[in-house]
Amino acid sequence: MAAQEIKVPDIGDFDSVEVIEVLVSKGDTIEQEQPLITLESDKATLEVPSTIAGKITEMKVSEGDNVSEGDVIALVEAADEDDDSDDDDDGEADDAEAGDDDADDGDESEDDAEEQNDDSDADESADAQEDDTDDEDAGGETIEVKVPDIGDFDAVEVIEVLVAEGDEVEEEQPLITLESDKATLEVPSSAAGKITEMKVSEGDTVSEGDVIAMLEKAGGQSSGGDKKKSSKQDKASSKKSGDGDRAKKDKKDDKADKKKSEDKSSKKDDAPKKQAAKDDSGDASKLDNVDEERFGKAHASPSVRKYARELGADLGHVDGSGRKGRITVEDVQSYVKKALSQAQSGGGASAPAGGGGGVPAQPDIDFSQFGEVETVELARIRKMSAKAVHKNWLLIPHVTQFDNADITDLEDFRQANKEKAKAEGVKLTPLAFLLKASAAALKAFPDLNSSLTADGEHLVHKKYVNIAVAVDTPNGLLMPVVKDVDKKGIYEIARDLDDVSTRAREGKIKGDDMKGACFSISSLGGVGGTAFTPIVNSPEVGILGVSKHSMQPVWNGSEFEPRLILPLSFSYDHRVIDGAKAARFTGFLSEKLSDLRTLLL
Ligand code: CAO
Repeated sequence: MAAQEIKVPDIGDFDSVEVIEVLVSKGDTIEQEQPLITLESDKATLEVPSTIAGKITEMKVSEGDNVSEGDVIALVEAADEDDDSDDDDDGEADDAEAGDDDADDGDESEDDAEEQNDDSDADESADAQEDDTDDEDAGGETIEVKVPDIGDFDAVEVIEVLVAEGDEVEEEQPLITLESDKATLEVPSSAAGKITEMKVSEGDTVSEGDVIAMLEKAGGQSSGGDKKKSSKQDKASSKKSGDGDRAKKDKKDDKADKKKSEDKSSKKDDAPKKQAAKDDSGDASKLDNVDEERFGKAHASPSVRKYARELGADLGHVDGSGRKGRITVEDVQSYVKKALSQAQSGGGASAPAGGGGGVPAQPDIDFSQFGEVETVELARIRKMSAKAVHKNWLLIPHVTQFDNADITDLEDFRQANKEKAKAEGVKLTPLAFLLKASAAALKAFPDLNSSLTADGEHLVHKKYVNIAVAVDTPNGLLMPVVKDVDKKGIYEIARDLDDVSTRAREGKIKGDDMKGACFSISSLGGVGGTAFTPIVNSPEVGILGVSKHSMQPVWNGSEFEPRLILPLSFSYDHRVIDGAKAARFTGFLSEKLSDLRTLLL
């Protein structure tokens, strides 16, 4: 069937209203009443929902566009033609198809609305409200804030009251949210000041001209008799003033987003408008753990959406307690509270704030109360590795097996060949031998050269042996990978090791050099210490920690003999490896390191 046009309904005395948010895109399957776009004028923020369920075949508007009544928002292929014709709301679906007389076939209230909303009424109403503002620009006076001309809506339900008596409000701060079959609409305050009385409550129905609240105007309003003409400019300058309240912040964010969109589309003149909209929706996806598609489908007013975005709450997960399951501010708050308390009790893994992974957030302590402090920002690499080790520490049940390797003969061999190697440009350190011995051990214990699948039910055995090496750099720890260690000789391994560790220290390492490891080695031998417990790098299952070798007396059956002993600390994922296998693995490694000849076998 032919796609139906979804149009901007009669939105009262709003003309050329800006699209501030496009909530769906081409190909999306949408439900009836699912919001498609958010419009914003001086008078209200308004969401326009789809009149039918179906699939979007084309979006006709982008963020930053201006639209008026009757403009086509999108083309939608109805989900089921028969359903539409049987549906109570078929008048609306037909309206969308006919495209020009939304109210004609609607229900009674829509007919009433149409009767009331001829142009002259609209103008009068608009003037009435502006007049209220204009007449009483001087501070301290009390004005009535009224429902503006809201098009062919009459007796519209107040679904949310966003302020209370005594609240200080900014100009344009939303006061109430109205919802009809055609749109969800926020009515903002026409001036800054203090609410002295609320005239409406949730569940009330209101029409154009009804008084929402009494407001005692704040002093020092900027506009004079020209206010009507300059209201947009006033709005723009008030945005620049830097006031920190939520409403203003939202406006600034919108403006910044819009500017970004404009910049993008001006840079790519030939790019279709749609691309700009898509890029901007990508902007919104900066939020942690938010599924934009679900977020877009959630039944919530614009202010609730913005509030949820500020808190990083995914509206797709929030249960709505309002009419028809609409999500309220309180619903968002209780969702966030619940997630936080789960995180603190270790029960939740999806906290939108806090430490994540069920970890309580670190308390924000003012250490200067105890003495002088200096705060420095962590280097970028340290920030990244901090996240990685934290995740791995939480994800993997670690056990560390300690062992020793007698490397007396190995070290004799290394010292004997060090200068020769150097002449060939090779720095022969103990680590090259450790890499070679580890590759042999990984071949002998394939479960160590594996990764657990995401469902935790299979092991992926790798037929290649790539080993990552921890490199201490001025900016933090990096883990470049020495590839195919099992296929290389000691010199080649030593060369590769020198190459990646030098590049890592010099900040020249590339992303690809740090991918594809099967196992890791962290050597602190050149630094010191006797043992430590390295953290496994998921999805690897083991990491070998190496500490400083030392000469120790070893009983050879008849006497104590001085031997060079290398401490090994092998951490492993206990989901994959049990203790006995870990002990056999380090025993095997120790044997290879103690007698280099066995590496040849
Ligand atoms: N015991 C005693 N001495 C050791 C040793 C050990 N286990 N391992 C190396 N050494 C010696 C070397 O033999 C070398 O001395 P010589 O020049 O006399 O031969 C000296 O220490 C320095 O070696 P190196 O550090 O230049 O080379 P390497 O191959 O041993 O190590 C690298 C390379 C990149 C691993 C190392 O420089 C490094 O960055 N180590 C730190 C790793 C780290 O921070 N791990 C912790 C991670 S968890 O936070």
